[in-house]
Amino acid sequence: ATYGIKDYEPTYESVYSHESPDWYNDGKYGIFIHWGVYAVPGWGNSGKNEGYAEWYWWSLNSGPNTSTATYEYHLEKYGTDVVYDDFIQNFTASAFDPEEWVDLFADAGATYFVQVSKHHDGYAIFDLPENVTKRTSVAQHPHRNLLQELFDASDKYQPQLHKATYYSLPEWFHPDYNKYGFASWPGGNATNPFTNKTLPYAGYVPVSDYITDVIMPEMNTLASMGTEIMWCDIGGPNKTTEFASAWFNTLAQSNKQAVMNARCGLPGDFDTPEYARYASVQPRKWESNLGMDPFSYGYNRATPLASYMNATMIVQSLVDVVSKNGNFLLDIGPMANGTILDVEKENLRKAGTWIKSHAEAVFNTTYWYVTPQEGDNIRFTTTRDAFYVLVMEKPNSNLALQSPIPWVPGDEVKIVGGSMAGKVVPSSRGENGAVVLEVTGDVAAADQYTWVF
Ligand code: FUL
Repeated sequence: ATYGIKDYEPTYESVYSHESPDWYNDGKYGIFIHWGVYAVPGWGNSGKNEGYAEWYWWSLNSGPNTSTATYEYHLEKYGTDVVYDDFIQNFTASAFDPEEWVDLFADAGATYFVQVSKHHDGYAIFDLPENVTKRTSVAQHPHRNLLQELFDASDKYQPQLHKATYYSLPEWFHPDYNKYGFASWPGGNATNPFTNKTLPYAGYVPVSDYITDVIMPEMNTLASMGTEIMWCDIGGPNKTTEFASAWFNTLAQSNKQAVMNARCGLPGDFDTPEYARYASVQPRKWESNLGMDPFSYGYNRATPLASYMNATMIVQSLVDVVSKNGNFLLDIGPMANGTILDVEKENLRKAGTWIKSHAEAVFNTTYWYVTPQEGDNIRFTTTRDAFYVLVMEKPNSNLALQSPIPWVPGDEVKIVGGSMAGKVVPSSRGENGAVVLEVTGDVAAADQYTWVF
């Protein structure tokens, strides 16, 4: 028996009975990291199709049929003899400083991070048994267990900073995947798109069944490393009830509650809109994920630095999502040597300063049951002790709140965070029953990005 409330069993009913735990509901803000071999070319056709730089290999190989920009780019920059797996030797991680990374996540105010452990290119950044695959950062260049290094560095922030992994169930070109005939993810052999020749798949170890012999041991390894979110991708053919139940039980042994997204081939605990947000309060837990790069999760050298998300966008996205029962998973794309772009670091830290000084209105809150009637710039959150009004535009005059909010005469309204934190703002019942907050000029000057009462 394990510590948990129950032992999960490998059945749909048992796994489906799981719900997202409090730490995840309350944690609100995570950092997503797409870092793998795709960071070596680090290129996507920014702003148009093929924007996702982590899809480089796929875009490259679609070239002969659809004349992709990636195909043309590769031809011009590398020629016809350089193939994707040649990039593995340039995935150096030479400047990778896991301590600096986790310090950044903590400074950003995040409560969890989700590191891509294996993307669709099949290159895993953690150690795996040799009968599973040698397509890893341990067996191949740079011969390091990068995920373990990052997890180890995060220990100093335990238990506040939860550690988690993204994992792509399928691989585009794993030779033993395509036999499932999964229509939306057909698989196939790696080929050189310029010569059409079949290529070796670096580190490939033949297995008799991809699900049993690859997905299962890989997922079990991630569970044994203490990963707290099963952030699966693509779903498809699977034995998810087996690895998910085992995962919940494994984590429970160290008093931890794991959470599972909706891309593991089962409904999971939360939905994952991609580069998108819901417009209204959702009863089911969800998590918006997107890159600070406006079109790519992985590092994309084609993206102008000026188009990355700034601190205002980060704070306002977080506020918006949290007010609708969501979490915000914000992605960075480090370079192949492990460097995180300055534009990402600076804006994460600026936003982090705001997030920390307004933490009570964000973390451990719950959404208010109505979507605000006041328009796009007002959001609500609530706790047992307080009700929060978050204003995403400098308030230059009195605020009249028409939505049903829990204010009665005598209730005190104060500024949360910023340079005037704690100052009382006079409030009264105004015309048409609106709750009016008397905002003077100095209140507007008291903060930035979002004003909280
Ligand atoms: C998608 C992937 O195809 C993208 O590359 C990215 O990883 C995103 C979070 O999930 O399904």
